Amino acid sequence: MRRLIINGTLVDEAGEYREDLLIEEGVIRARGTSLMAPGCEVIDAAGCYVMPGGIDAHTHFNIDVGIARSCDDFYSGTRAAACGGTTTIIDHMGFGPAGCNLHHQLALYHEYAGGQAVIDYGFHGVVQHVDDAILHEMASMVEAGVSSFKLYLTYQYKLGDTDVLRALTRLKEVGALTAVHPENDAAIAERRAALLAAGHTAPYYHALSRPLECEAEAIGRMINLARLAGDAPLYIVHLSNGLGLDYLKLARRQGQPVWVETCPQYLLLDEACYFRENGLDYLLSPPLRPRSELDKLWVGVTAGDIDTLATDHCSFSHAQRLALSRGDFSRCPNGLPGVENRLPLLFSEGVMTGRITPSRFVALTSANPARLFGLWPRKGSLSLGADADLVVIDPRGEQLIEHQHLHDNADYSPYEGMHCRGLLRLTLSRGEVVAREGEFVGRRGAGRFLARDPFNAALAPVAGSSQQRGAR
Ligand code: DUC
Ligand code: ZN
Ligand code: ZN
Ligand code: ZN
Repeated sequence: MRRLIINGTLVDEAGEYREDLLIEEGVIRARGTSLMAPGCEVIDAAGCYVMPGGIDAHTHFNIDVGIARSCDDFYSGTRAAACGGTTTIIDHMGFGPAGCNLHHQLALYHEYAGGQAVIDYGFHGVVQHVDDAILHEMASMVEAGVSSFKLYLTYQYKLGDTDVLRALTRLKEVGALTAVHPENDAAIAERRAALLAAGHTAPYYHALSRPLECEAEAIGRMINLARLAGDAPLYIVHLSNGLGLDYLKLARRQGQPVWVETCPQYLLLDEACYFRENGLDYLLSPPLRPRSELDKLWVGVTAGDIDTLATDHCSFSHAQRLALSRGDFSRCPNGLPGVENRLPLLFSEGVMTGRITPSRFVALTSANPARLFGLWPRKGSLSLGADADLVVIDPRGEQLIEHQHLHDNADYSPYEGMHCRGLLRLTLSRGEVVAREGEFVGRRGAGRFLARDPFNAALAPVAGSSQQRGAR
């Protein structure tokens, strides 16, 4: 099937182009004018932007967190992603049974996603303990297309400094990028115990139990451990505060290879949400912050100090939260849904407000994750031969976020009632239309596993540049 997209404005990380785009056999075959060929299906994108489909490099579908399993699996999660303009997700695998190896989790996740995902997908490994066998296995995981791994500094399988150093050193050696969930577990445990002992169990105390210093301290520690590991490349997930960003900027000024992700919830929601009637629905870690932190993150987004926008989609329904927490924040599973809202929210609050250009939008939502996670230029670009993963956005349209119109399995949206300027008209995955005007028209199981390339620093985004690559 050949498809020709006409009359639109193509946008990639480097600029905007008044060109048509020809799709053949799922890839971008040509760009320019006068591309009409016999048997071509024409898509008229007049007045719209035609961009690389979104890459959400941080989801947790079907994750078992011990006390609960998230309510979205790889079908409902990727269906929602597709309807929100995302054409690739990279899922952070959950913890397996104590002592299990890396390939155990990979095999399990292939079972979860195979035949279910509606868009292409990859996996980040998770390091839940460190020993010689695990360090040895890392090389064959990279060969199997898993070229990034997450370490946790909090939660049940948190790693201590020795294990972090060993993991960072080995992951660099085998060509993998180390991602980290940075929070100081000891400080959190101490504060949480004191709050609970004083009878403070309401949702807001979740935020008080893990203030931004817990996160910033762990970011600083990870930066220094990565330097000690021979400048191991480091990716900070879900940044929620300005102090952590300052530490990152300092490290970069010293030439360290570090990158950082934030999420829509940290740009748009603040800790006041914990005082709402449904405050439980906003429990996640790191928690929502004071409003002043949101402004600092927006500065980072605009200035180019923040590299990627992901969702950390980890959905537990209101019903699950209520049943498990029984009035105590510390018993509530953590995480927010949002995989369908990432592009509409950033387009509205970033592009339509003039905070970022359409090209910077592409960099944050698609090109930079592709560059960091071994998918460039097949994903995240509009180059010839790239997968025809595309999103068509109409800046003249509007969208009201209401959970009843979303496609995940949660029973609420943290963004309920928000107006987004800009309307997603179409999402294409390898040339096939998978969502049209917010409705899913794709197919269960159409998504393919992406064996990602090893980490390549030469392809990584140029940090701190609000302009395009090479501008610094
Ligand atoms: N934080 C969450 O809130 N949920 C999933 C995992 C995480 O780090
Ligand atoms: Zn995390
Ligand atoms: Zn996460
Ligand atoms: Zn729903």
